[in-house]
Amino acid sequence: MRQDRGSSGDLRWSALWGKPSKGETRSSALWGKGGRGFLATLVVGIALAAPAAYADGSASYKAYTTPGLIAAAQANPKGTFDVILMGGDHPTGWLAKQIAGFDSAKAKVKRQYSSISGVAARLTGSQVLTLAKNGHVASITYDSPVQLAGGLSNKQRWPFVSGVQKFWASGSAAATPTIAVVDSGIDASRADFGGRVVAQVNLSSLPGNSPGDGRGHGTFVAGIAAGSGDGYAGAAPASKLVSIDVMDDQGMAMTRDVIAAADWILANKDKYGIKVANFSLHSSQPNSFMYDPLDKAVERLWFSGVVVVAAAGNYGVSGQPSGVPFAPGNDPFVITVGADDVDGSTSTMDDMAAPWSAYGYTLDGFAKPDIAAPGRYMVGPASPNSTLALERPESVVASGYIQLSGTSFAAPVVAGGAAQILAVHPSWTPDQVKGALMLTANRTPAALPLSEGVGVVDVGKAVGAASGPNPNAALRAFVKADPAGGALPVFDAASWANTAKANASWASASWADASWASASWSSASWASASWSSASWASASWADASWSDASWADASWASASWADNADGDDTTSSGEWVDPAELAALLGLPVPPADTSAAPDLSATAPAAAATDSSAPASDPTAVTTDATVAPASDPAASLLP
Ligand SMILES: [Ca+2]
Ligand SMILES: [Ca+2]
Repeated sequence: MRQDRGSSGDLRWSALWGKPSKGETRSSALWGKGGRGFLATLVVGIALAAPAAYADGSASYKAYTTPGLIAAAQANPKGTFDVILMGGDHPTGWLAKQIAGFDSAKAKVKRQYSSISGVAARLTGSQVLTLAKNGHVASITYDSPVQLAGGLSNKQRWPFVSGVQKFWASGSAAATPTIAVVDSGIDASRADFGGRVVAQVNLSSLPGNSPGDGRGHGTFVAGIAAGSGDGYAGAAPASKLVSIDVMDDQGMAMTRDVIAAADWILANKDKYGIKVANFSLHSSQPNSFMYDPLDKAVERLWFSGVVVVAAAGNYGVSGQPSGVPFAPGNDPFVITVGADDVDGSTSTMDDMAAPWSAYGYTLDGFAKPDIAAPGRYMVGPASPNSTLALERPESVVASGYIQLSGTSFAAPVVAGGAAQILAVHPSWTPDQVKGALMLTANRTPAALPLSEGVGVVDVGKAVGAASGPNPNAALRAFVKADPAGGALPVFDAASWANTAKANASWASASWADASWASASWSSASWASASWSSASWASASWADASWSDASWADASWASASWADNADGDDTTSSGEWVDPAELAALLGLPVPPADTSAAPDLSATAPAAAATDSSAPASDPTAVTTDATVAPASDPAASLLP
């Protein structure tokens, strides 16, 4: 079981990116995201027409070049390089003339600009070197895809793994419904939200709750779900947001307030167009969904047409099954999300669940999570004054952006993905949305059974699904008119329990739909594993009562409350696609690889890579305390990092 990232931490510092100085992220080296200093250097260099940087340290190269370009051109003089060149002290047109003069069929001007003295061109390596030495060329930089279509971009791996980026530029983006974020609040003033936070409600009954988001957690969650910050687009960057603040500045919340949040959403969903609700939190009392009030509350949302997305929790230890006994992630109707580690690639074939991502059976025998989404080494918005950012200065990767890990940040990938699905399929029920996400999930053969549910979400495929088979079909038989006369149906728990007790295969009805057979994962295996009568029997029927005493707090008091996500490498700068990977994903020409500077890495080990092998993260038994975790004896909800 891999507990850490191994050598992938080294790979990120390729020569192509340059060797970042401390505090500089890999992304900044080439893309400029979070690296205004780099861009400023470039601009100044051009403005003075007197290059200030020599990529290889040789004064013979006069032009500013993308870090690593000179070395790549030297190593591959006959190779093909797509670059953008800017002229210095010669008139517009001079550059094109130089390139036209090359005695080589490979040299080709692709674009000549009028607003600047510059061209886009395809050159050989030796031609790049010639022009870099010329003295009248200000800069030569890779013609890299620096901005995704639609003005929204995010070059982290997670938007590609989850498939959400496909929709950022489409007309459907504007139709994504409002997402309610039940969390610590949202800093609505940030550019990440572009005035799209249409309501902010404070339902915290604890003292010490600042307006906005004193903690910072909800802002990050909202950024992953629906941010539109430059270079930090979220899953549904056009969605409106409703902030329901239930957490104080230390990340504490009471279950009563979280239930009140569900009440508020139910009462206001039509007013604000809320069709998705994200709960990156869980209660601190193990319970059966038959009796838990928070489960009942989220079921009401589900039955009213609101897709409820819940984080599985971060109390897993060493990748072993933890069970998922806490509301609302233990509710079989809702979408419970585990944290996937993308492990340095956008393919899910090598993915595993993060070792702290909770999974296993609920007390009622349901396998959770249903699905996984990227949730490790995520980078998103964090207000500098939030307690989360102040506690982790080493995790800040750029001004106002921080790197965090947790199922809390996997859930909003799915919440935003659900919004994308509903933009195209507005009539779909929550069951259908869940079904489409599960049907089209990408399998993760390297992951332990059940640890990522059926696999990692692929929103692109889910949107394209003709319809989602119903993963809650068997449960639906027990959803009945409210005997109390309420407008919404209710789940008849007693009837379900009787049926399940008599017939262990009752759940198979959910997986009878022939559509499941087309899934990339094994629907037969999931059908038999998705509900365990043995787990249920041992948990529930061993004791006739569901009193708290049945579920001794002691068993959850220490280790399981440890916030193991907190033990992850806090100095990782995130999971960013490299240029070749991005070009391949976008169907663009692949920039040449460069390995010539590899030996330098050992001499200048970057801080993040060095920490990977020695950080507490490598000790899966490390138990860290965190103010965001509720004491087990309190009937409180715990905010997941
Ligand atoms: Ca708050
Ligand atoms: Ca991967």
